[in-house]
Amino acid sequence: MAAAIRLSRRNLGRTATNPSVGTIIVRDDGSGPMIVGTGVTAVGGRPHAETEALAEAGPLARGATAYVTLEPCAHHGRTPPCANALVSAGIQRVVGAASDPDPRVSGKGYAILRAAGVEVVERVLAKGAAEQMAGYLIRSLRKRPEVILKLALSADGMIGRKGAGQVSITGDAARREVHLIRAEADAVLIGIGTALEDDPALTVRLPGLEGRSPARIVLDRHIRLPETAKLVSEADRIPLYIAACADADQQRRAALERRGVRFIGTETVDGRIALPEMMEDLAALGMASVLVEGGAEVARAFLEEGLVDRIILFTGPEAIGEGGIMSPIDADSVPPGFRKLRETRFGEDRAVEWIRDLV
Ligand code: AOF
Ligand code: ZN
Repeated sequence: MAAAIRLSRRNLGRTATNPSVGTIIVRDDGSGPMIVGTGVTAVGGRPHAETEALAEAGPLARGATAYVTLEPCAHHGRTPPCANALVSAGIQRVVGAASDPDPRVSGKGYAILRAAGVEVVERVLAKGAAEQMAGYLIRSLRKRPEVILKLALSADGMIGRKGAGQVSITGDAARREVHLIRAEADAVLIGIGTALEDDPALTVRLPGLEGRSPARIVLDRHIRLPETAKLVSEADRIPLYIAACADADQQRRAALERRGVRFIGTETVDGRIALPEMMEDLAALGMASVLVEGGAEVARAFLEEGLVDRIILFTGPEAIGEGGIMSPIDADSVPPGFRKLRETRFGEDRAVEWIRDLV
């Protein structure tokens, strides 16, 4: 199952609104277990992982065990339910990890299997699978995308320097890791302050992962993003959404729309964008995970609203000192309810990740 969970990561960020599921089919003819088929939910969400793995296994699926990171589906989509496909292929035993909250599936997938005489084992490494498909689960259960908050901190806890534009805090290996995290998200979100200060592109620029850039979202109540911004220059290729108020300048809006920029209407509360409502709108657009990349004010707002599900803090070796912008959070102030998931080194930098368990 651990291998199936790792496999499921392959298409994270490319299967919305479906989760990226992994399936491994194993048979044992007496000389030890042998993998005869593997599958991941395809880009775009179909075919499902089981279909792919069964196709690879062919007749070798008969009598084999299928490891699935999510309960096999029980509904008719473009193809018959995966639960039925597993039965027809002669799978003898199904080992499942996460349960599926989708009402069309929940409990029914396993029931189809059991009714056909297939042995079913549930909730094996369920927590690990849920971590991997947190976006799908949170969108299904809470009607909003998963929020991953990522910040890069200097040795003295700063995230940048006022008026200095993009300050590099971490090195190249950490930068590549951030691009990988972007590739696995459905959208990257920043505030207009960061957009104006840094002029970032927020794309994935990793060899082999070009074309995996998620949508970009800018919180920009009064539409201050200039048409010359890097974000706008690629809006025809990679979706760019601006969350703006209804009373923002309509001419600026029209000009940006002509460049391919899309708008999300938002309400404000005390002069700030109403985040919970906006998150519902993003879920309705099909987004299951949003990576919040800056700046301090935006990060603080998401934390205060209790909207953060995962926190990733990168720390570089150097101090920023005078004129630094204090991070709204550090390793010692992670809110209660979060559990430390992992700690990784990237050259001289360190990344620590915390997650809030769903159940
Ligand atoms: C599986 N295997 O690999 C995935 C599943 O829109 P559809 O018809 O593709 O169905 C989407 C639902 O299928 C989704 O809500 C979830 O319940 C399930 N996803 N199921 O058996 C898979 N990705
Ligand atoms: Zn299915």
